Amino acid sequence: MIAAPESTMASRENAYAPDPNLRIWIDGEIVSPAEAKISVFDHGLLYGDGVFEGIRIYNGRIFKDREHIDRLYESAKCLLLDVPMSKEEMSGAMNAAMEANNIIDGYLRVIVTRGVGLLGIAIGHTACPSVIIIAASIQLYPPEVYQRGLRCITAGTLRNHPSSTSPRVKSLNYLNNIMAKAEAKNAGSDEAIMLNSEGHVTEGTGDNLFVVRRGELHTPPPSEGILEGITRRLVMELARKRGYTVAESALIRHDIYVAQECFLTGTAAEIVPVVSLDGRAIGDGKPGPITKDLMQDFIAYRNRV
Ligand code: PXG
Repeated sequence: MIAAPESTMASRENAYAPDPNLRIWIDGEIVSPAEAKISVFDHGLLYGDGVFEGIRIYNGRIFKDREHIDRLYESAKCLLLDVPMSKEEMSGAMNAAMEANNIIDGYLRVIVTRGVGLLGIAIGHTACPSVIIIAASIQLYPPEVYQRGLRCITAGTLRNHPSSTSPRVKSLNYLNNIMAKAEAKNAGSDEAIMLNSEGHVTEGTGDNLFVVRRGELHTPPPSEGILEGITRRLVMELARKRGYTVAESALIRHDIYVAQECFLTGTAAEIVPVVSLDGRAIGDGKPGPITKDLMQDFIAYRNRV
């Protein structure tokens, strides 16, 4: 056997190692990060064959838990993946993971993989799906980003085609989004806006997109190839409560270039203003008043539940 060079071994001890005090829920057991292991034969690892959810915990409560569980099971259904527990059991497991970590404000990552199987992509080659729940703190955009807004580029990498694995499935394969995010970083930008194969705007790499035009809100419909965000749905409700017209509209980049305001919505980011696209200022290049009002409404909403 050839020993790995020491430098390679050392580099495995990295600064991103999980907090050893975390407790991970994995297939019905609560274990330490060191014990929370999946097999190299798990098809989630081998093929990205699985689904996930990212969920916030605010004030010791799991935010929009029912909606996230429903979307998880819909994603799984679409991939012919049987989640090996009922929705009620899933809810109980999510609460157990939260409580085992004493999390008041944080984040849950729920993952269902196809499970351990033979090498080979056939679905019949695996025994039982695995369920993993990680409760942790969350990496947010820094506060100044909410003040100044995001600078975005249009990604060359397209959102996956709705006739391919649907973008409505929150699958373990995020490579197009990861590459689009890398494009943004390489361009010195904060985030990338992804187009579909028709050149229509879909969403950010992990957030849905809204524009304000002539005082109305527009966001692409699911048929354009987006993840139907839970934050998106809530923001549509909050905007309508404020009396705004909210439409699901096919958008092209032109609509963003000429928009009064633009913002992204998602579990991690909540609502974050977008102030430029491809170096062009949106509106006056500052977070807009409607965006700011909705940011306040969102904070008020999540603080009261
Ligand atoms: N589009 C995509 C492609 C997403 O992945 C959203 C929109 C927003 O959906 P919600 O339901 O969250 O409003 C997402 C969600 C992470 C992370 O760790 C990513 C998401 C959510 C939470 C964490 O990168 N994406």
